[in-house]
Amino acid sequence: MSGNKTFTMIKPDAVADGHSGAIIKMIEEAGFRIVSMKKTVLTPERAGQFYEVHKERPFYADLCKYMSSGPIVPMILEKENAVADFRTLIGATNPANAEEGTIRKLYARSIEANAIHGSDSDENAAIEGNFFFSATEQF
Ligand code: RTP
Ligand code: MG
Repeated sequence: MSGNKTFTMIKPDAVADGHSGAIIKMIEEAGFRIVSMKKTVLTPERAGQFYEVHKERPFYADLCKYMSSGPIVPMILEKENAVADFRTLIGATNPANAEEGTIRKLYARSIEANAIHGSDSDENAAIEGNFFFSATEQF
């Protein structure tokens, strides 16, 4: 994976609330091409690995528990300026601070159960995409 790609997951709250389809529609209408997609569940251990960078943060244990509480929909997405444009589309971490019309403003429950993830750099997008998808699942 390289170049104009980002990685996202629809988080357990938004999947459970039945918003997967609406969120995927927003993503495609914003000009992102779906490179890879599946529905899966993280064990607490794998959630811990994914969020390793946050392991010293006070919310880490709760986050790992929440992210393994139900199915998620991970995706690799492609578009020019993918990482930054996708973070604009999803809005601020805390939905209370998210812009109107963003995915988190529309669908998040709380600062933790905030509907969707978006990679924060090209480097992390590649690492995170490869965490979920093998080379033959990226096209
Ligand atoms: P993400 O990585 O999921 O796209 O979110 P982000 O960059 O906007 O936020 P980040 O700081 O990377 O935090 C990762 C996720 O941890 C949960 N969180 N909980 N309880 C809290 O204060 C708190 N702060 C963050 C959220 O699920 C956040 O998306
Ligand atoms: Mg982050």
